[in-house]
Amino acid sequence: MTFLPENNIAGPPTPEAAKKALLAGYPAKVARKREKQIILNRVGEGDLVPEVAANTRTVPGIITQRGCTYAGCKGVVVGPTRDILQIVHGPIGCSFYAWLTRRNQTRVAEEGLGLTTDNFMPYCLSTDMQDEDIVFGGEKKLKLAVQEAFDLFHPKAIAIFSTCPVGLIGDDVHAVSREMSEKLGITVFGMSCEGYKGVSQSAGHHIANNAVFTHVVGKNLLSFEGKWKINLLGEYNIGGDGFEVERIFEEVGLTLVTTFSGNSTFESMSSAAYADLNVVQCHRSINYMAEMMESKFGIPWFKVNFVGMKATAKSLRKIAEYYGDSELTANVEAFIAKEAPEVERVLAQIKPKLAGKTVMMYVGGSRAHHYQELFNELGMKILSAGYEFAHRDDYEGRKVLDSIVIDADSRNIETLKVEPSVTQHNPRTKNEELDYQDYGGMMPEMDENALVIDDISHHETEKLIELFHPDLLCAGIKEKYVVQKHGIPLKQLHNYDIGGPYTGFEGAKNFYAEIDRLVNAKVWKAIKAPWQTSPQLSGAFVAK
Ligand code: CFM
Repeated sequence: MTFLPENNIAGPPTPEAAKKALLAGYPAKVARKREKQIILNRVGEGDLVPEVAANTRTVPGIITQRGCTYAGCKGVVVGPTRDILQIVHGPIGCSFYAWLTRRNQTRVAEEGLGLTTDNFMPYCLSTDMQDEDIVFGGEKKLKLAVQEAFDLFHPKAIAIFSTCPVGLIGDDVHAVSREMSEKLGITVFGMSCEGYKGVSQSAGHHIANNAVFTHVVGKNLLSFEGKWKINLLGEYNIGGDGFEVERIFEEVGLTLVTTFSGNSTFESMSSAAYADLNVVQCHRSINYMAEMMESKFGIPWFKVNFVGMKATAKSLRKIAEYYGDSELTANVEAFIAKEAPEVERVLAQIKPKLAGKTVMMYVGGSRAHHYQELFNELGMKILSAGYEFAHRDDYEGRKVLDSIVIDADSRNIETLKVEPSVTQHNPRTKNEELDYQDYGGMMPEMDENALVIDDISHHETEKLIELFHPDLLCAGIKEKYVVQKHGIPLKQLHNYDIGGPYTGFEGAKNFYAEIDRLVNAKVWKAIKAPWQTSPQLSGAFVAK
């Protein structure tokens, strides 16, 4: 346990010294592994940055912030689709864990638009496996569950998610899916996304991408008319983020075919091939889908970022350039001219209160990068940032893809071989002046010597607080209360606490105000450990 002075009187350590201090508590073998995951950022020529060991197993015993493969598959990628009825094959705890905790929002379409009004997201369906199912097999129970769910809800599609015991006992969710699909005459598909399947939730993203691509995309259940048809990939509508992007798309006249997968439906996703462009918000969770759709349908893709005022404007302009239509360009420019001044006005009020403050961010596989935009706008200094489960390309850029070593864990996750579709492949005319698939990653945009930390441990988080005493930490619920007990505000960048949206122009204003509220609240100075105010308790505290 650390016992902090109010300010770090000695001043913050050098990044080299900080790295040494983070590693000091580990056994030699663990320190050697962590050493490759804690990097001092250096940006060389061609945006070359040092290599980060990423997407590797967490050392057992270390308290990681990662989630499991099932979480990445059900909770992250497929979960936000409102009318694919989702059944978890496993013990009830796995279902409960994934039940509405991520704040991914949806809208129920109005009747009369030809869209479904079904919304199964508030439900929690599980086979509730018991000991005897583990011993004698759970396939029978799963079939009954699918039938029961169908009788109750009459969905157009059902997805089945495997949890750890399913893989261990060998239940064949794919055979059950095929059988029930034939029997019920609807789409039923299973996913072998057992929690242990990969080193983190990242494996689950890939499994979900493969399944949705195979069983949903290309069925073309809806037809889409309209100008500038586009898909938004890797936007999960946490705290209404997707709603804000939808609003902007509508204002500038883009026709959104589907989002993968915030506020989406089975039918909208099935019709994704109608779009002429895929834009990718979260590269980590959905780059597979973008690649596969390009191969099969000829739809180009590029990375965008709708977090941050400048990033939003830049992304909109790039989209307009792609379509090369002066009407769209004029719409985009008019929209920016209409909304940006108000964002600037709010920023000008708040920035003086936050400029120069320090922040650290350890989030998932994309937000630790995206949110740097907003902090840069506020003039805050990012001392350190890292992902929990991203791969080297999210840190160093896609240019390193070919040099990533495929280990046994990544080989465990199938990469689909995708050929151009005989009937649906239609290579779109590209504006060749744009960069496609050029994602440059997080590190080239960070300060020299900033500490980049992959799969941060609980121990390291506490050590960093002791060394740097930052003004703000951004992470998730697992860290939140521990960090706040140190007298440092923590903003959850996964579910946004109770806030959001933080995308687009509306979101930027929300975020500036929220960070001001958190960082400048006086309450943090009032937090004292019990033994600081009651010295008699210190007898029970043994400092190492
Ligand atoms: Fe993509 Fe996400 Fe993220 Fe992610 Fe996630 Fe998330 Fe995240 Mo939590 S899909 S990688 S697996 S942006 S749930 S909406 S916030 S860890 S940084």
